[in-house]
Amino acid sequence: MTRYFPEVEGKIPYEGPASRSPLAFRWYDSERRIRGRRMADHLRFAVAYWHTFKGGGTDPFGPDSVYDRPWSRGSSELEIAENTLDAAFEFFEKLGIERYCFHDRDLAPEGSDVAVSARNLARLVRKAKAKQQETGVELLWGTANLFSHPRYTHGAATNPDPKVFAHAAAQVRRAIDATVTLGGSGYVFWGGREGYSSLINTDMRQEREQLASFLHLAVTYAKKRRFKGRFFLEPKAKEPTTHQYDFDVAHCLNFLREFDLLDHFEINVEANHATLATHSFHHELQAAADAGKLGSLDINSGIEGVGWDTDNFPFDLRECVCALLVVQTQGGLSHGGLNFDAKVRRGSFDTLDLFHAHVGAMDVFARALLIVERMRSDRVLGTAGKLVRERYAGYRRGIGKRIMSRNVTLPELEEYALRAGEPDLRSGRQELLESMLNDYLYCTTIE
Ligand code: XUL
Ligand code: CO
Repeated sequence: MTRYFPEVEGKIPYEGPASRSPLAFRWYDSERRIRGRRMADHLRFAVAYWHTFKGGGTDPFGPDSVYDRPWSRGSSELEIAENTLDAAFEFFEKLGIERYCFHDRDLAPEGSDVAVSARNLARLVRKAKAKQQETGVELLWGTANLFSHPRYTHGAATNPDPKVFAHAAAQVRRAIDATVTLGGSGYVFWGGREGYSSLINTDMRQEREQLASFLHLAVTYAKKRRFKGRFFLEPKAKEPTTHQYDFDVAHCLNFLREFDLLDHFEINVEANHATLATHSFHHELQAAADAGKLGSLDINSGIEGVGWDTDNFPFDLRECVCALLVVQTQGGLSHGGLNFDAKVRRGSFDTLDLFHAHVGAMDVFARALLIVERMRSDRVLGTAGKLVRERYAGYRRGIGKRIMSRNVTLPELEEYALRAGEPDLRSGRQELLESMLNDYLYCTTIE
């Protein structure tokens, strides 16, 4: 089992909050039961294949890889792909993580034509299936990379050239096949270059309709393949295009509704993409959950004010608590999970850094889960909390109830306002609630 990560001897153990070992979990205890479910089943963590095994620490000023990964050496692209898969499963087992996510081109190289590409993918999928059976690791979701190849420069489904559309369709077909074969519980569409660089040369209305046709074709094909999972649409406001059509959760919901796709999709909300849309992660998650469409999460973190996707690992306890507050209040994630769409920094080039990043980030989410569960049982915060429920209590009786059931007219409300007189102003108690949240983060004993 030790080939690529000799610095980690066996599986990372759970040692509890007092541990000072850098290669042990303090909070993530996969088997711990919380309301009858394993902690691992609440969190459903997944490793992002692209960042963790394919990332090179590159940036626009340093396009050459600075990571010298032993699995990236080999005599052919296919041999490298097979080595990478071996490294990935060694990593999953040592980390004790139960799921992963990939793009087709992360797993297998692009071939000289569509048929060779499909054969390459099928070969790696066979190997991945054997590895999954051997280790019990599962596929959370699959997707297709419709943005790296030069043919996708002007978009994939939204490209002005239908030949490009056809190439993208071929890729999605095979990526859905791969996801079905590997038992993935989700399939993600992130609109890589589906957007515009300038409206001067773009027919936005045409492009959005093309995108809708593309998604309908995928839904039809997945039904035929008896895909039992869920389709997730992943919003992103900008980058690489100036304006991405899947701008934020509200845009995505409107798009799905407009083109009659809403029944077939849920949303995959990414933290750093929320930042790019100038929303908080909390806002985007709540917007999806309120529509009954929160399917999965890409957990990472951005740097406020920077303006592009930095995909840092998440380490901020408050952010994690707010995120899980939404997830746990909606009853968890049935088909989605928490995918680490995050990369170690350019300067963190040791393979050991991959462990530190995942261990630390799994721990902060595990700790957040325990805090959220405590807040839920104390009924203090969020929409299920006492203070929030009391704020809206007026809508559960009398005139408020009639407003909510639309069983009232404007003249009746005018008459009511006249009779009731000026309403009493009531404090929203925001500062009190902020402090209560801090108590849970820093003072309440969570073990
Ligand atoms: C890019 C991004 C993607 C998707 C999958 O910003 O988030 O990696 O998650 O295509
Ligand atoms: Co993502």
